[in-house]
Amino acid sequence: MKDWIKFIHSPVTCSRACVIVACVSLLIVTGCSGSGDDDTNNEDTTIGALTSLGPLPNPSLTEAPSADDEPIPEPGIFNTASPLQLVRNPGPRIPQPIEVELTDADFAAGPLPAIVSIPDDLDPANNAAPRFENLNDVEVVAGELLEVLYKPVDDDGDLPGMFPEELPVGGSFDDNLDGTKTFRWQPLQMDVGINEFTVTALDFRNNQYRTTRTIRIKVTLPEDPSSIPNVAPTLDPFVPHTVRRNDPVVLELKGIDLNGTLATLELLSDLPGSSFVQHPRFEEIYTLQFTPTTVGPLDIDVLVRDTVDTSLTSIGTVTVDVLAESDFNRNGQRLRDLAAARNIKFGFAALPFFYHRPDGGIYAAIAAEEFNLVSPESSMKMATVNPFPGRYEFADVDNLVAYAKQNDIEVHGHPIVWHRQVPDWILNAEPTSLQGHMREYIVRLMNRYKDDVKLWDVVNEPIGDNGGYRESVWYKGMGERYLDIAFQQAREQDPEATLVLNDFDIAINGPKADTLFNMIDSLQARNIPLDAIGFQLHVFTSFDQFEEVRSNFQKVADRDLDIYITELDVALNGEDGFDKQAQVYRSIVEICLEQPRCKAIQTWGFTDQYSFREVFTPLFFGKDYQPKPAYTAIQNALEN
Ligand code: 9MR
Repeated sequence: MKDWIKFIHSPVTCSRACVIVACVSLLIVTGCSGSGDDDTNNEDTTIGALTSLGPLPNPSLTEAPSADDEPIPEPGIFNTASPLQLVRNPGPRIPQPIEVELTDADFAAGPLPAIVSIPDDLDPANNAAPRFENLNDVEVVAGELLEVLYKPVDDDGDLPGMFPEELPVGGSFDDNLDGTKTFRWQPLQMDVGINEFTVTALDFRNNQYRTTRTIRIKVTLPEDPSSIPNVAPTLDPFVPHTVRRNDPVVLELKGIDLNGTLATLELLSDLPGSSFVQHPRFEEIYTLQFTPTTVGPLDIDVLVRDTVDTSLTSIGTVTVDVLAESDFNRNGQRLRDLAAARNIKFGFAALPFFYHRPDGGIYAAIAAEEFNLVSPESSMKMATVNPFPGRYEFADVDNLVAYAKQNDIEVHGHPIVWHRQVPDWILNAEPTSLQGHMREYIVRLMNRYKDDVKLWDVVNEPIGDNGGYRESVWYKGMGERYLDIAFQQAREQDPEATLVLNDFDIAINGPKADTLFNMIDSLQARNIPLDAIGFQLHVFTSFDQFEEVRSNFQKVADRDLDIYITELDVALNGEDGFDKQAQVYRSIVEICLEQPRCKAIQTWGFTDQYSFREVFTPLFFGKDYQPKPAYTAIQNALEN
């Protein structure tokens, strides 16, 4: 049998007659030539589930994972989540990414133009843009104090507001209480070169009408570098954490010396049974390990010492709040059990390296109790897994899979093909090679986890923000057929796996949902294997389009596909509180339960301590790992 007529798994069964008819129509378009051994770049455009994609590029475009990539055991001393045998990536083998630094030529090119953002509903003829008066690039010698006055003006006579983007370390942006602000900064050795500082002015009447200016600051070394003042190093700020009594705690602490030298750290507080050592692999990091046995807030003082002038020191304090084991008891039944009784899964997205976080013990314990499905929040993104051609970093996913197995949690692979977190080598690849790279990556990733991952977000976010195909690197390389190829390759790789297309803003009506249904229809008409749609649902407490969610779920069900709520979180809007948040969670859980094709609900994290929308406290456990009203609301919804 020729390659092109090989039957591969498809959700639609097809008789032999149908294979022949399909081939006849393929013949008309392509001569039904399919893929020969030399057809490694797969220029075929007609792909349906009736033909195999053919062999992968031969020789392969990049090296497959090899023994050199295999993670190696990590000593348990770094582990906060017991019992878990950790691995880490072998290293250092990976070339460091080359940082593109600004050069003198960039500085000489002159000031950057202002960027004016005009909201859609604003008529610039009636409202002038705010702007900055007398703002220029500046030069300063390291060790000297730089002062730049920011005076935003508006020709309408209003007084604009303003805010800076990231301040350089040691810099300040001080309010002069007369409508102006002064940027003050004493650059030191670390800052020599071209630096940028950005401030945005806001229109008084419409704060979405903005003007952003970036100035460049050229910092040079003085003739006598020893004239630069040596400042005391400080402790890198440490976010407070809640931990559980008797869990191992590992804190990684670091000093920052603006003069660019290494700082040494000494533990001042008395912590019985603790160890405080320089990290064996990263000399700037000190590792403090201890197991708290008493309850209450614990302030740990650390002395940071300059290595050039050892009399220069500062003291930094890190705080952990130790709660008793019983403080984490929760009423009612666990979500995974309640969900199982309703024949669905309840899952979450796991933070990368959660087992190395100070609160990894309680994080891992709660996650194991509450969830039976997990996605890696970021560890499986291509830029992480395959950062350079032929190099693979699997350790964090391996650890997550081991943890999941130990706790009877299913793993949801996320994502395989996405437009973000794509490594630079792919972004810079020849467009004609992208198909081969994508196929190789799908096969290698799915193959590694073939025994443990049976649910995959094969393509993530293929729909553009205003509908239509998103112009991702993959789309630019292959056009619309990248979806066909990705799903088909995934099916060939694991005929038993559930293949998901995952996206946001598709549960509500609009151009994205319209595109989704056209996309599904077109994929299905061509027998492209697709099993489920993933609805992300990163919403706000103001969300009320529940009927649209219901009806869009039904439209997916009508197309014989399963539904996964993949990335649920509910950010607080304005004055809304946790009760409003609870109602939104509850309504969404109820919609899933009403819909027989809805197979799982996954929240994007579970504690506000770790959320990509942290400022909006969108999850259902607080930073202190205490359940919020949304937790009880989810329990109630699952129970009733
Ligand atoms: O939550 C993730 C965040 O921590 C990462 O920085 C970001 C980029 O990798 O991805 C976030 O997760 C995204 C998910 O993978 C796909 N849907 C949107 C999520 C939020 O941006």
